[in-house]
Amino acid sequence: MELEGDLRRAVADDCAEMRVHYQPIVELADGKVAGLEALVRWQHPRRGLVQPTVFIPAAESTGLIVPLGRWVLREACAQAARWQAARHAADPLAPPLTITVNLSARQLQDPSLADDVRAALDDAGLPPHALVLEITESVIIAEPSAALATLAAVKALGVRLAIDDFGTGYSSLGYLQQFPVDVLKIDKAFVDGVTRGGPRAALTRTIVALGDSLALHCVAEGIEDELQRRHLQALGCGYGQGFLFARPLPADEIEAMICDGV
Ligand code: G
Ligand code: G
Ligand code: MN
Ligand code: NA
Repeated sequence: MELEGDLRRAVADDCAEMRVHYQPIVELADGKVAGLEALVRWQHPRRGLVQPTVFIPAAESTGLIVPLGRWVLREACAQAARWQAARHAADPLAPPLTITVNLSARQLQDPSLADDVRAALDDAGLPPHALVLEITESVIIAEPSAALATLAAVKALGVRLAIDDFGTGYSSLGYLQQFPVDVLKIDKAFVDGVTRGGPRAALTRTIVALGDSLALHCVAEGIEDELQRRHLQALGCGYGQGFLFARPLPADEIEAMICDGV
């Protein structure tokens, strides 16, 4: 496949064509930026800016996601450390920023993941608690024992873990007591349903209550309008992410929001 060959070349070229965009995660109460999710893009010489839904599957099936994911991690940690310094200079009392990076199943099977994470943090000068690694429920379910061992090693560094697309992946909640999870990211499907009443809204309310009772942070994904924001805040969801606040943007367009809010 042509895309696959191009991807192999791009990763071998130190990911020089890759870009990281960032989407703010805000406090629903006041719109202040609490953190950012790193989302990779590919500035392809002929195709233009290629979205991850196009090339992440090929990166996963070829194993290229391991070096690509390592590059995203290093890039995002370095950027977060620079933003953290800028924010602290502007307001020494501002809460620390978090940076969230997505992990694929293949990366959890890589025995050097914890070492890579430690090196990325050390080289960036970023404290471990500022990093959140995001995995989907399906990643845990696919390979529970390997995932558990790797995640325990990463957690031992002081890094936090988030479950992405929460509510869509798996029906048993048992893994929440087995896995050292810190953050639930509520899938956009539940956010879309929250203003419509009925069963979907009841489920959203229950997910927020579950997060609350397990002392997990809740981030509602894909918030697109003010009514959704208000409903989620009323339910007690602390954080949100979505086009209402900002789209994923290049780093230089994020700078001002870090210090002033969206
Ligand atoms: O950026 P966008 O909103 O189009 O992201 C589409 C999908 O690509 C999301 O599901 C996201 O989790 C995934 N994705 C984006 N960046 C990365 C990355 O660096 N690593 C992995 N594994 N997935 C990513
Ligand atoms: O990792 P995850 O699958 O959660 O990736 C986030 C994806 O959701 C990215 O593709 C991002 O562009 C997308 N996204 C973020 N906010 C919104 C939103 O408000 N509406 C929609 N439709 N998509 C969003
Ligand atoms: Mn994600
Ligand atoms: Na998601």
